Amino acid sequence: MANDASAAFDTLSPAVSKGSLADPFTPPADSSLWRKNFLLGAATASYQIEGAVDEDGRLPSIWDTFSATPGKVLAGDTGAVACDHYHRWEADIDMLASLGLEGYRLSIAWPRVMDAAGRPNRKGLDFYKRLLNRLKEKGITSFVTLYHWDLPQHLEDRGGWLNRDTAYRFADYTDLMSRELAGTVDAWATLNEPWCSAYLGYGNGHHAPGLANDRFATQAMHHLLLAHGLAIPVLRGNDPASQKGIVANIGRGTANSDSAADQRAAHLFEVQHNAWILDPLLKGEYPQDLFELWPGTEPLVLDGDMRTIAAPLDFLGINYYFRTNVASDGAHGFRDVPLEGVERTQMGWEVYPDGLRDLLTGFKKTYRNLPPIYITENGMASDDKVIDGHVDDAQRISFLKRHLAAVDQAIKAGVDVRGYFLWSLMDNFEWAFGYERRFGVVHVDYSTQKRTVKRSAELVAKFLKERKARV
Ligand code: IFM
Repeated sequence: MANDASAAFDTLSPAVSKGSLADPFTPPADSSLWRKNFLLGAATASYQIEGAVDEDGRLPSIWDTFSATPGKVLAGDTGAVACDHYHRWEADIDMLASLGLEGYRLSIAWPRVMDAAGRPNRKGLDFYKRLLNRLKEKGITSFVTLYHWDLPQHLEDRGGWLNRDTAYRFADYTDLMSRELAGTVDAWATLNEPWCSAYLGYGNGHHAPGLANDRFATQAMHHLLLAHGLAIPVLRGNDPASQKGIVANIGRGTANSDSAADQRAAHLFEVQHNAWILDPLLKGEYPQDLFELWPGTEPLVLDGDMRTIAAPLDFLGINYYFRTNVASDGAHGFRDVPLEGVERTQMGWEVYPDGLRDLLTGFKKTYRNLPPIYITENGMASDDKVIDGHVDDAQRISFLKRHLAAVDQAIKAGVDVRGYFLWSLMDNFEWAFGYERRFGVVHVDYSTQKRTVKRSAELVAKFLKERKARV
């Protein structure tokens, strides 16, 4: 397989190392980012990059089913080939290393490593073993997410996350993975963004499996969080030296006016996006305001569940992208009031770095036991084009600089943030938006699979090189 990625980097790196590129990225001298122990890496997820959905015994996932359903994904795109990372992983890891990135956050495809009877699939397991060993050889810190949305379809056929049994199947899967991979993983995250799995998957149907009912969303969330809580002691038993945590996406909601109703609406927005997940994890209870927003949707909770869910964490992964401006909907809830004249990304999401700082400092006040934090995703989509072999993603460079400055402000305000992962290492399958939205710091030409390092990645590499050289 041609190593296009490294070749692209080799072509561009002299300009970077000679300092002949203007540098709108490098953080100011007093930024916490200059600390060598502040981990700077990049993230991906299995279904978004791997492809090879029918290979080596991989079973179908809910995303194979969903994306094959007409009308569910833009342009009918699917993850069948994606970035072909299953075959190109070595070149992709070389590319990651050549950029000087110190951490890599990846996820494991549950349907690739376990059959329907719960037995290991050796070929699938070997793929991740090879990959993790290579990261170790290269000195790259690995953050492994066990569940980034690709639920085996056979479990969905039995109710998916609406079925409590799925939480126990997740604990079995966690047991297998942590016995097989112990010693090769630096940090385990049980789930990626349970809000998306529960709300987009079962509450409004925008994601797989495509169900739409608020009551389903709260019950699916409970089972997801239970799965997480059951998995944490399993990880502790099988792989004691690693860090254990979970990754949550968080949303900033601001009020459209000073009126009490709009202020309350903004509060409810953040309850629905943040407290719904963080309160059970960090306080062992659901926020009662959630059920003001969605009356009558209390999930079935069995004795001991909340204690299980609130198992102590070594770290909390935070994914942040944008804010939402809201007003009261005149009843129990909120409605979006998009602001005019603000900067937006290709997703239409507002660029609002202060939201990240404000949420982090707010969590520190709300949760007395807030664990150390890693920003496990942050980044933006833009309609990037390769011109004369280069991708000038100026908006992304500015976006990253401003969000990293917000992280620095949070650290200076006393929040223990230990690292930051760019979303994403490379352009990939952006779920219901298919391949049109490009989040990578590396461009992927899907017709040739050629990787081209974007200017943002060059500048991150330049910074990391300078930081490394510092005494
Ligand atoms: O691509 C996704 C990722 O899988 C989860 N967090 C948000 C990203 C951008 O939408």
